Amino acid sequence: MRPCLPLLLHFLLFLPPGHLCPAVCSCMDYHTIDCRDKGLPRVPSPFPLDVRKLLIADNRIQEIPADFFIFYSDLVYLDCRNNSIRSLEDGTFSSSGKLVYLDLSYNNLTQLEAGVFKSAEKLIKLSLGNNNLAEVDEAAFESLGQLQVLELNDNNLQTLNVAAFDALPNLRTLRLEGNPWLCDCDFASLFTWLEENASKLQKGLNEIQCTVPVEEVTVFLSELSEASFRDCKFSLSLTDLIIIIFSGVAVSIAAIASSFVLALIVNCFQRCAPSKDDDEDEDEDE
Ligand SMILES: *[C@@H]1O[C@H](CO)[C@@H](O)[C@H](O)[C@H]1NC(C)=O
Ligand SMILES: *[C@@H]1O[C@H](CO)[C@@H](O)[C@H](O)[C@H]1NC(C)=O
Ligand SMILES: CC(=O)N[C@H]1CO[C@H](CO)[C@@H](O)[C@@H]1O
Repeated sequence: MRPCLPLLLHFLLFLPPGHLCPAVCSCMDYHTIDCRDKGLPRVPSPFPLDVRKLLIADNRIQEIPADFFIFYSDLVYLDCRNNSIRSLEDGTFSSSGKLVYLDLSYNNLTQLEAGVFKSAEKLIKLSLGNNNLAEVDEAAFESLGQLQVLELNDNNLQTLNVAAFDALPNLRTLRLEGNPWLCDCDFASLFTWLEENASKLQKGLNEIQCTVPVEEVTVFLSELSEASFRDCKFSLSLTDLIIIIFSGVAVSIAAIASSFVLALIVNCFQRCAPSKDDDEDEDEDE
């Protein structure tokens, strides 16, 4: 039995390339694995732990396991395009520090939570086009300081907090077309940002359309101007109104209370603190 151990060790240490290649995939070399269009219902495994480029597009995969990047933390390129991924588990990308390219387009994502890509600090291209995204948290792109290309086209977005782009100082290309944008007052700050950063859009403001709420007409952003949102500066939200009314009431109560106190003090001076005049008056009265 003894001679077996070195042999086993030798076998484990010098695995032939592709030894851990999942049966349905083709492993061109140690670092590139291609499992595209194989009808896979989940991410196949195991892969060689040092896989760099993983192609799992055109399958029926419903999730990226939450611990996926803990095993495959050397991944640089991950193509999950055209699957059935509905959500991204919190912390999935927590050890994805080498990831540069991530394609999640043509999936079924509906929302992006705060910090969902946190730790993917090297990401340069993030494709989220052709999902069902209706909600993107303003901190969704937190820590993506290197990101140059962001695709959010062909989703279900009516609104987006422009603060979400604050985390992206290196952004060069942004795709927002193909969403049912609503050009109400919430849209005003996004519109201003897009006007100033129109060079980041492939076809400028011509490619994005939005619906004017009351009139129910759809227009191209290029047909709008700052003046289109002029009324928004004067319209107040319900919260604003409540704050104003409440502070008005508070001021009145404070005014009434302070005049009451003042009246009491004055009264006190006149009555409680007997002055000589008062005594004299009283004496005279008696
Ligand atoms: C998605 O993948 C399927 C095969 O799984 C393919 O038939 C279809 O054309 C692909 N769709 C897109 C948009 O790439
Ligand atoms: C994913 O979304 C597509 C359309 O966007 C839909 O046809 C399909 O049924 C959805 N699949 C799942 C698994 O939700
Ligand atoms: C990423 C980027 O360059 N954004 C610019 C868009 O326009 C605003 C002005 O509203 C700049 O502050 C941003 O730097």
